[in-house]
Formats: sequence, structure tokens, C-alpha cells
Amino acid sequence: MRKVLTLTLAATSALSLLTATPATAADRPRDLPSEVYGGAWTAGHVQGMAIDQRKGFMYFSFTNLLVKTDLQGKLVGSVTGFTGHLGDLDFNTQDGRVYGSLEYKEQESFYIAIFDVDRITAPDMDAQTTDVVKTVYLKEVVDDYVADMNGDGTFDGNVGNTPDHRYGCSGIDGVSFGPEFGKKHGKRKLTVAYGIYANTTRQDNDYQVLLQYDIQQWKEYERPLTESDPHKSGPERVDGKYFAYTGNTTYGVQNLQYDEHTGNWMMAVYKGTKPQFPNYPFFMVDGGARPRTGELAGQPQAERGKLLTLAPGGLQDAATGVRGWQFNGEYGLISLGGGRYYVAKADKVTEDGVSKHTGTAQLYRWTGQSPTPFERLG
Ligand SMILES: [Ca+2]
Ligand SMILES: [Ca+2]
Repeated sequence: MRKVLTLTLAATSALSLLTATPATAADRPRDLPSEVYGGAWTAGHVQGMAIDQRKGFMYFSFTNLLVKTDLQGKLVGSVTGFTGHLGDLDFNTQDGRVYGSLEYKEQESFYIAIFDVDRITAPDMDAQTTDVVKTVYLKEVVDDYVADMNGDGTFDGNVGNTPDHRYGCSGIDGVSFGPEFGKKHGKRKLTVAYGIYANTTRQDNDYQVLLQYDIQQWKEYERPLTESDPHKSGPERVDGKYFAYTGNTTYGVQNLQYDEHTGNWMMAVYKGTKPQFPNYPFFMVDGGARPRTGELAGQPQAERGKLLTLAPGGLQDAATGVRGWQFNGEYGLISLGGGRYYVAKADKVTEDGVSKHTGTAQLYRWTGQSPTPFERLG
């Protein structure tokens, strides 16, 4: 009798578990939660996110702070002490490290920061003394950033209201691993997107500029971060330099993400300000379309470059041919696989009279709808 009762109870609870499961839970990849809270910080706003799905950790960049949490949002550790700008992040599944863009505009130095994330085990680890951060110098970016475009012998520095800075380059922000452009099954490379100053008075700043690097040999370039004495150790040249015509956007690609599900490169931006462009906040590059060499529009001297194709399916502006979507992913965007994504929500809270920035990863799924191709889950 007792045995029968136990069996009945077990069967009943199993059944109730099945029927009580909300419809959206079945849509979630593995056991990823619908939200991961990255905490409240007095640092800058959230700039990018990365995930190690195998080990179950999340990484959030808060401009001058890197935060590591578990998937329940519990703090595991953090890296502090950056005086530069830490932007977008990506996780390299091949070496288990997190890569991020790091800018020192005053020192005219731009780096990829590489975090040995397994060693981030405590709060407030110092970026310069704990050896968890290595950096690789990006000469190509520096050359474009410091370009004296009007040839007056003066480089105008970190200002947007100038003809200087080739292509309007303000540095770098979006980073993502993915295949070589035009080859969906091509070699996996690191793609780095330029920041581009907002400037409505010049015509040579209407492209997103994307650099691709094969990082196989990067170990030899990696150096510790010494802000007082910025090094120049990095690759002499890029493996590919590409241009996507979107119209000028404010600070270029904020978040870049290759998405295997659609085969597209996603680019989330702060909207542009030129009235002749549609100024969408979200663009995608068709990852399978072969780059085509052609004239770069609006350059002071005729110049050819490798042109990328914006993916169809969303909105299209008849006057410029620019294609895009209505979606806000500029604070963080991760493709989780299978058409699932974490998108960062940036917010502010006041704790004990102190204003702090928060960052939360929220789960979305791909719908392919226009004008907004994602919907929130959970
Ligand atoms: Ca100048
Ligand atoms: Ca990214």
C-alpha cells in the first residue's frame, strides 16, 4: 500500500512538472536563464558582454571595469584600474579567454585586451599588476586615427569636429570572432570595428570599417598592460580591411557579433545624425556575400576598398540603398547559438545615495521579422 502511494505521488508530481512548464522555457537554450544581472557599479555604463557557456560565466564591460559573474548573476570577480576605455567583448572558445577593445585616445594607442579569465577569482583585481590582462597593439587603427587628413601639419586629436582621422576613425569598439567575410565556413578570425566620430559635415565617414585578424600567432605580440608606458607590440598589417556603407553613425559599431544562426554579422550602433541617411540603430552584414572591391564613396582622394553587403530582410532606404532594422543592442549583444541571444539592458540605480550603472543580459530569440527581428523570452 505504502509503495503504491509513493509511486502515485511521484507520477503526479512528474506530470505537474510537465504541465506547469511555461511555454517559453522550452525555447531556452540548455539551461540559460532569461536574465543575468551584472551588478551595479560606479564605473561607466555597460559596453559589452561575453559568455563562457561551457563553464557558465558571464563577463560585462563597464567602460573601465570588467565584471565576471556566474549565470545566476553572482559576482565571481572583477578587474579594475583601467584609465582607458574598455568597450565590446567576445569570448574565444578556442583559448578560453575574453577579448575586448581598449582605447587610450590621448596616448594615441589602441589595443585588444586579452583577459585570462580563469584567473579572475576575486573582486578588484588590478589590471596592471595582477597579470590577468595582456594587450596587443593595433597599428592600423592608430595610423587611421592620427591621419592629418587636411594636410595642415596638425593632428587635431580626440575631437570629432575636424576633417582629420581617416574615415572619421575615433578608435575601436565592436569585436567578435567569426569566419572570414564571404566564407561562412572560412577560418575563424577576430574582427574589430572602428569607432567613427559623428560628423555631418564630411562625406568620407559613411562606412563602418571592419578589420579582420588571424590571431594564430598573436602570443608573440601579447604584452602586459602598462598605461604609463604604452607599448606598440602588435601585427604590422591586417589580414583584411572591409567597409560597410551604413551612413555615419555616432561612434561606429558599438557591438559587433557574428551569428551562426543567420550567417550574418550583427552591428548595433548609436544612431547617426546625417539627415540624408535613414539612421537605423541596427545593421547586419551578409556573412556569405563575397566582399567586392570598389570605389569608397566620399573620400578626399579616390580610393578603392573591399565592400561588404548589408543583409536584406529588414528596412531599406530607397535614396541610399542602406538596409537595417529597428533594434537596440548597442550596450551588449551575444549570439548564443540556435537563434538565441543575450542583449544588454543598461540602467541606473541609486544605492546609499550613490548613482550607479547596471547591466543586465536579457534573453531574446530570432524571429526574422521586420522592422524588429528579435523577441524577448522569459
Ligand atoms: Ca589636420
Ligand atoms: Ca561583441
